[in-house]
Amino acid sequence: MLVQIVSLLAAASIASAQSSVTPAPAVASNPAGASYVGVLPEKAGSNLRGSISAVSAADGKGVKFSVSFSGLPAEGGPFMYHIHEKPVPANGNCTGTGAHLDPYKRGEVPICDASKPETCQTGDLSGKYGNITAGEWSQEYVDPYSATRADDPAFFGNLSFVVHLSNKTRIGCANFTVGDGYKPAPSSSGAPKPSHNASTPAPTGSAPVPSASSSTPAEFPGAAAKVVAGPAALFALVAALVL
Ligand SMILES: *[C@@H]1O[C@H](CO)[C@@H](O)[C@H](O)[C@H]1NC(C)=O
Ligand SMILES: *[C@@H]1O[C@H](CO)[C@@H](O)[C@H](O)[C@H]1NC(C)=O
Ligand SMILES: *[C@@H]1O[C@H](CO)[C@@H](O)[C@H](O)[C@H]1NC(C)=O
Ligand SMILES: *[C@@H]1O[C@H](CO)[C@@H](O)[C@H](O)[C@H]1NC(C)=O
Ligand SMILES: *[C@@H]1O[C@H](CO)[C@@H](O)[C@H](O)[C@H]1NC(C)=O
Ligand SMILES: *[C@@H]1O[C@H](CO)[C@@H](O)[C@H](O)[C@H]1NC(C)=O
Ligand SMILES: [Cu+2]
Repeated sequence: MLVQIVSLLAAASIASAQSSVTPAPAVASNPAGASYVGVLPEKAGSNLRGSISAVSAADGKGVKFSVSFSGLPAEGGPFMYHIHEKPVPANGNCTGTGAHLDPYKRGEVPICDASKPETCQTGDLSGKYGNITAGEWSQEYVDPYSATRADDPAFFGNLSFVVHLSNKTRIGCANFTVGDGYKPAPSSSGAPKPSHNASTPAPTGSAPVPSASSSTPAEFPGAAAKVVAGPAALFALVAALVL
């Protein structure tokens, strides 16, 4: 009996953990011309400079990123950079940006396999497109999984990016802000917005639950939460006890 309960629970939680791993969907219909830019602030004692510009891909499918960094330290590379799930606090503390943007709850496992970018955390740009491996670095690519549409779970226009040493130390971070000449549609809720009321309904369906890992400095705080037993396990437990 006990063995049965245990194996039922194990099977149920494995099934539940697997079903929680959703590949990132490609984002279509990003608004034409929607653009967001983040520029690293100059910090005393650091030569690090750089920016990420992001604009809807020409066909609305994904987002074209133009990444440019200079003045990276001589030691501590290769350097990683990611879109993080929260903006930079007003005091510039990069730890306050929380974890990576991860709307489909990849967590740490599996680690980003660049040959299967849909399985990576959406915000893990260097995991998908390569680390910064030189002191001067620029790169352009289209990420199909990022959104400039404010109603998409992969929207990053009100978030931030962070540059890391290979040991994850955060050496720079910047907010994304609305790019020059772009005016977001007034229907977006919660996004960087022109004044409007909040009557827009929340996105439906698989809208992600915001991660509650806010104050954790760890790089992948979502990982530990992955193996939580789901409703199936609870059901199995109840069924086993009743039988
Ligand atoms: C990370 O690496 C840098 C430079 O190599 C070093 O100064 C720093 O102490 C390291 N931090 C951690 C948490 O290991
Ligand atoms: C980043 O954006 C947030 C939200 O708009 C704002 O509160 C914060 O002050 C900004 N951070 C910096 C460093 O400008
Ligand atoms: C930066 O923010 C983190 C949590 O968000 C906090 O633990 C840390 O003390 C802050 N560091 C500074 C220098 O304010
Ligand atoms: C980037 O560097 C990190 C830290 O050294 C490493 O774990 C990761 O595999 C590298 N990623 C790529 C895509 O090379
Ligand atoms: C960013 O905007 C989206 C879409 O409007 C909203 O759901 C989300 O809560 C906002 N995030 C932050 C950190 O303001
Ligand atoms: C919100 O805005 C819409 C259109 O701009 C308007 O029709 C509606 O009355 C407003 N609602 C509130 C509560 O202000
Ligand atoms: Cu990061």
